[in-house]
Amino acid sequence: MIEFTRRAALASVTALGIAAMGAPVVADGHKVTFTLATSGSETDQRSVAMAEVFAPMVAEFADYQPGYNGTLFAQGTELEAISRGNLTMSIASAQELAQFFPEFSIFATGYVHQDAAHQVRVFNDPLMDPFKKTVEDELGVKLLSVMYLGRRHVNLRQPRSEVDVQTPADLAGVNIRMPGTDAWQFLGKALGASPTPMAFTEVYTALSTGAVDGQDNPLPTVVDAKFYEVTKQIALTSHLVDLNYIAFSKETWDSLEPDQQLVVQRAADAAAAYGRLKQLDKENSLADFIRSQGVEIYTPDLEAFRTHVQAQYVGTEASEAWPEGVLERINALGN
Ligand code: KDO
Repeated sequence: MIEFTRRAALASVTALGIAAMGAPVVADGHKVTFTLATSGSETDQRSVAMAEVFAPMVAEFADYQPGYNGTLFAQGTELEAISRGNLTMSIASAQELAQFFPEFSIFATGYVHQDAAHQVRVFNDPLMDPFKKTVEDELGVKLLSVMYLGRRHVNLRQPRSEVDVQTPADLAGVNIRMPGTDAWQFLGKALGASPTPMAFTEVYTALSTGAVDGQDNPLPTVVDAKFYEVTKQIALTSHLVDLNYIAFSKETWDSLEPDQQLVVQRAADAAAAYGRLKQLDKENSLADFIRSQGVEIYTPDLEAFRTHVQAQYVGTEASEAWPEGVLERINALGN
């Protein structure tokens, strides 16, 4: 007899739940379920913004059900899940989109976005229309709004006395965990390091055991994931002003009434704006706390990093998929 373990039971419940998620809004007055999958934690500002701002705004007709820490879908598989009708929403990266549509690598390139406001201007500019249309037409995913994750920095296990990161040359041979897609790995190499692909949920353990020498993420993530417990230094490289898109199932969108679509769009914009302010605030205030935990924080030679990283993209194979003129238009929206 096959033993019916708790694990198997949970798996079958999850499978049933997932099968129901893609179903369109029911017309009999019942609420539709908006399931969101993220590898972020419940206390990540983007998760908080979705739970505290998005969910109440859509509550009249939708029941918001988030799954944190990659529990519903593994990092990087969420877009496909939406596309297949198994998930309603995710907090998607440009790097994940670049797996389907290589032109998205332009938004995953080091030192392209200048700050949070620049990201918003780029996302709302007509230059984004063909990108959004492709994702909608070919993947069945609507990109509703842009969320701010923050400035990514190099965060190492070793103290500065062992690896003093001033220029990309100082990262030679340093094994840095980067998320597991080509665009992320390319960025790790462009920084001068030896990148290792790994899901976000594995990073704390990998740092604590020494399976990797370091990782890159913004300061709020270093605190939220407690990476300061298992690392010794942060070089403020600011190599990527990182963003995520609020990705939404087109199938579910099309099943909503026009006034409900308006509410969903407004709720996504409001959550993104709220999360952005919170994240910026954290980014500006967390360095002292991280230092108090014994992690050294310093600014390397930013010009050396910017020049080196940009040279890896512009005029190379890495930028072949970028539509003509888009980089110039992004730059023109900068400060
Ligand atoms: C990460 O894996 O390092 C990353 O920061 C990449 C982001 O795109 C985003 O997915 C994030 O993880 C997760 O939401 C966890 O914070």
